[in-house]
Amino acid sequence: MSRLALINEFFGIPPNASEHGYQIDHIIEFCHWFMGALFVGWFAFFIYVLFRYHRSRHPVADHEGVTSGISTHLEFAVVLIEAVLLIGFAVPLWAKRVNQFPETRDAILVHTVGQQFNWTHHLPGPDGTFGRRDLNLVSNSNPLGLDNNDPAAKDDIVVPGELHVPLNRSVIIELSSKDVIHNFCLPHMRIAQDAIPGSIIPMWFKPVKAGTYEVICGQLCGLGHYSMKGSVVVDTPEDYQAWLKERAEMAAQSQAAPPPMQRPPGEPPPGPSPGTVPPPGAPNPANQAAPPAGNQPAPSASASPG
Ligand SMILES: [Cu+2]
Repeated sequence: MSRLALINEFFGIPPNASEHGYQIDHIIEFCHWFMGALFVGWFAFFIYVLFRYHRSRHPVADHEGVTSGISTHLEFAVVLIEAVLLIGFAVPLWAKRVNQFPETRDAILVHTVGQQFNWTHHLPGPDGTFGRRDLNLVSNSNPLGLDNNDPAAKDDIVVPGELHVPLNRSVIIELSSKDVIHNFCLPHMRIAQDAIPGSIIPMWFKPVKAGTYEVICGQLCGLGHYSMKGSVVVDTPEDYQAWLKERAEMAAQSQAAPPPMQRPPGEPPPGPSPGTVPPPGAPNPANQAAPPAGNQPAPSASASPG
C-alpha cells in the first residue's frame, strides 16, 4: 500500500497484490478525502448559519433570501468534480478491466466453477487444451464432469479450493456456477466477479506479490455461504512449475485407476450439497432410493401432457 493511502489503511483494506490494484486504491483513497473535505466544509457552513441567522439577530424573517451565488457555484463545482470522477476515471478504469484482456498465449487460463459451497478449478495441463466436460458425467468424484475418454482431458488438472498461479503473469479466470449465483472475490487482487449458472464470464488480474491470498464468495449464496472460501497461491515461476508437475502426476495416477465414467452404483446424483434446503415440492431423497413398485411407470419419465 502506498504511503499516502492513510484512509484505506484506516478502514482495513488488505494490502494490494495485483498490478492494477493501486489504481483502485487511489480512487478509493481520493473519494474518501474528497467526501471528507465536503463533510467538513458543509458542516462548517451549517454551524456558521446557525449563529449568523440566529433568532436573536433576526427576529423578523427575511423574505428576500440569499442573493449571493456562492452556494450555487459550490454546488456546481461539486457536481462537476463528481462527474469527472465518474466519467473521467471510474468508467474508463472499469471499461479497461472488462474490455482489454491480456493475450491468451501470455496468460494463464483457468476455468473456475462455483457450487454450494466451494470452488473448483480446471487447468488444461501441459497440452494447453481443456478436455471436454459433460454435465451427465458430474458426480461427487468428478465434480466438473470431465470426460476422461477425451484425449485432451488426459492431462487436465482439476483442483478444489486452492489455485496456484505464477508471479508477474496475467491470470484469466473463466467463471461459471453449477447452482446459484456466486461471486469469486479476491480482495487482495482488487477484483471480484459474479459466477452465474449458464454463463461463462471472464475476469483477469496480474499478481505482483508472492503469497497466499484468500478467495471469498461475494454473494449470499445459501446456508453455507460463510464457509465458501478458497485461496490463490502466488508462486515464483519455479514453484509454480513444481506444483503443475505434482498436480499433473496426480492426475495421471487417477487416470490409471478405472475412471468413474458413469456414476458408481450407490453414489447420489448431482444435486444440492448436504445442508442445502431442498426447494418446496422437491422429491424426498429417502423415497427416491426405493425402486418403483410393480408396473407403474416412473413419474417423471413420460410426464408430458398429451
Ligand atoms: Cu457462494
